[in-house]
Amino acid sequence: MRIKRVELREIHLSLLHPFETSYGRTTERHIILVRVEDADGGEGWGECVADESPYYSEEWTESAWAVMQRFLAPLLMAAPFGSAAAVDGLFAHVKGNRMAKAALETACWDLEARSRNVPLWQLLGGTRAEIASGVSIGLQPTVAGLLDRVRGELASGYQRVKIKIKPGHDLELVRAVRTEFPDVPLMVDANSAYRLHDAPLLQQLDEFGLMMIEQPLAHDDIAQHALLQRQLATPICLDESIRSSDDARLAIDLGACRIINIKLGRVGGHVESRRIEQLCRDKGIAVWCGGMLEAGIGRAHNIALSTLPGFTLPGDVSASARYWDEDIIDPPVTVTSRGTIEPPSRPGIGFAVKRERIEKLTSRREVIES
Ligand code: OSB
Ligand code: MG
Repeated sequence: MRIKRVELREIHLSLLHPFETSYGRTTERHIILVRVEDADGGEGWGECVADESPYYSEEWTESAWAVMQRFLAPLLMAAPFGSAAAVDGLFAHVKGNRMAKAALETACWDLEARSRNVPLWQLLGGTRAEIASGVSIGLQPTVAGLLDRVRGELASGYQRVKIKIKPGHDLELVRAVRTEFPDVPLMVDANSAYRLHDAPLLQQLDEFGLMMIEQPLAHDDIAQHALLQRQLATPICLDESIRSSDDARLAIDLGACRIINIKLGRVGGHVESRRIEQLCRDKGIAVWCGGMLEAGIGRAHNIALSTLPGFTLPGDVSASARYWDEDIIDPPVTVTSRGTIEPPSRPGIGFAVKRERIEKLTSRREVIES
């Protein structure tokens, strides 16, 4: 594989519903799209999941743009390499910046799958004919509003519901949802909003039969999650804290979690995601695919990843129509009435990239050539 050209663009896309977590509220996404081109004119697309601010992790739109433009794109074009599986290695001496790395790495995977004329999910080793889909519902202005949202998503067929919580907005929300929906597969995500001394409060969640509590403690802490997990019946699922397969191994060995959420951007791409999936399969730990309010290209990569055998739990990969009035891919991602997504049969990510729509949404563009 020889990459001759890397095109970065930033697009602005308004969410249909503002998305609120314990750390903030998003109404419009600023997304970096990556297009890589090889010597034969073949192309591949990736999407950077970095947020508009460094609140979920250190990375954000500007830092990702700068590191891709200045360091990663030149590394990608410096010399030919064997396959997309090697990109991870090319970037190894650049510390961190995994969302930026993943955007380029996943684009190379799309390019490779297109040039081999196979769907990306098959090239990755996926085995599922359909993936199980859940939803992540942000903090809502009122409890009644939250219940309306849960009702609507369940009516659409989604297989599990995740609600966001934060201190002062936790037990009450879970109790309200559980009262109306006693049997629904339900989980909560705190996005690092609690401290170990909140353990007595978090223990009160045990009575609600939650599938898991996601990332209750600090984003960069594994040890304290191990101390907390010993005090909870509810499984802890780590999101922010797992940035690599080494992190996953440590977390599992310490008993810091019983479930792991894999996000392509957070761990640096398809290769590292597969390593975590394999490790978890070996250790009997269930994984699922997280979401970062992706537009269609990122969503398509999430679908491909979710077809790997270890992804046994419903993920946060849901229909395009939950986020956008019009997606940047065609067709948009849809969910069956059984709450599943069928991976596409066309080559690469398997969805057509809507070039004209992207052009209209673009606020800046830069081409880096070898
Ligand atoms: O913690 O999983 C998270 C969105 C942005 C940043 C972090 C998270 C989320 C979600 C939404 O929960 C998942 C989605 O619908 O894409
Ligand atoms: Mg999360």
